[in-house]
Amino acid sequence: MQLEPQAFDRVLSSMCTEPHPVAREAAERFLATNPGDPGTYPTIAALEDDAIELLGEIAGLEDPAGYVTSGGTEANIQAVRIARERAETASPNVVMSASGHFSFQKAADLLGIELRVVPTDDEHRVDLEGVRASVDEETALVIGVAGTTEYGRVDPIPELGEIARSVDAMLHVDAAWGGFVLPFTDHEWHFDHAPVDTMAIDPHKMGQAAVPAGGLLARSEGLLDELAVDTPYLESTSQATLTGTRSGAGVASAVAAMEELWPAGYRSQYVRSQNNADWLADALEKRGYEVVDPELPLVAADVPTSTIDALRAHGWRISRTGTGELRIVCMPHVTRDMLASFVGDLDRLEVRASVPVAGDD
Ligand code: 0PR
Repeated sequence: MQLEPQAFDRVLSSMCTEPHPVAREAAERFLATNPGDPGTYPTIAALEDDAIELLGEIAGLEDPAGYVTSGGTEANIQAVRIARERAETASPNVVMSASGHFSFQKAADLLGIELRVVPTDDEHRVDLEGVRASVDEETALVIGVAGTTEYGRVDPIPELGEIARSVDAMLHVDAAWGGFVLPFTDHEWHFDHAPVDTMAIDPHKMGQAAVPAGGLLARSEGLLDELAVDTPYLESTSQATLTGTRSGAGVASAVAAMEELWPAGYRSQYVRSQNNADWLADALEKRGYEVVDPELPLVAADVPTSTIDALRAHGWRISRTGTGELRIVCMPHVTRDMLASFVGDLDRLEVRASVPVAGDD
């Protein structure tokens, strides 16, 4: 029996989405290519240059360096690795906010680097005083998140840049999820807004490309060179990626999606997603829930665990923040009808939870 993947019609928890049709088609076409071996697969290698050029345009960077990663995790690990290579101390540390993604924990473990985690403020952004107090001359990297996983918040990137520079540390921005919506907001988050050295920005999230298509951008080729190892038996001479063989599907898909959607398509998608998030936040507030204002298209609300469990049992794919709030990501596949149907189920299940059922004690 041939199994089918899940439908997207009840998926409210994912940061991935249905690839755009042109992205899906390009992924299929380039499925059997490996940009890890550019001497053998030159077409996909050239497409990867296009991908980085387009990502640079989105992230305010002329002459960008970088490559298409397996996802935000790889981009974040590699950014920490660059900073470790650049550090002039034997025991470097990295400073980030408690809202940083757990991939940095993996990076710290792998690279043997100390991760200093600074609490967030009442608005779920990094506390700048905490960052100032945590950095020292052994700080190799300060990390800012532009679109946090749990609340869609944007850390004050220019201020983090100043702090990083004050101790000669590098600045990495994790815009893995936010990078394709932030260009249409007033936030200061990219290479042209602050002294950003490296960035994670993932086409396979809001960029509507097929998985796997993450992005690592670096301000200069020299930073990427910190990652390069010699590749004696390949026609190319060195490799900066963490993985060896890589899927050309992600690369081709990312280029197809960006050529199709940047900027007008992404702009209208952002507007649609943000309107949906605002609508949902309003609907939840009217029902008496405490809602975290959706600064980007991501809604968190203090819906009780029993209700979240009932909705999940009802087929809704929803998730929780670290502190247990309901978390809904308004990705491109999330429509107003879906959200209305979700709120309808929430009403029914809440009523059922509060009205004693005959026969129950
Ligand atoms: N940085 C940020 C800000 C992220 O939100 C994520 C993923 C990453 C980095 C890591 O990216 P990759 O997962 O591409 O390596 N945030 C979600 C998470 O880990 C990813 C996700 C995606 C979750 C799809 C669920 C899902 O269905 O929670």
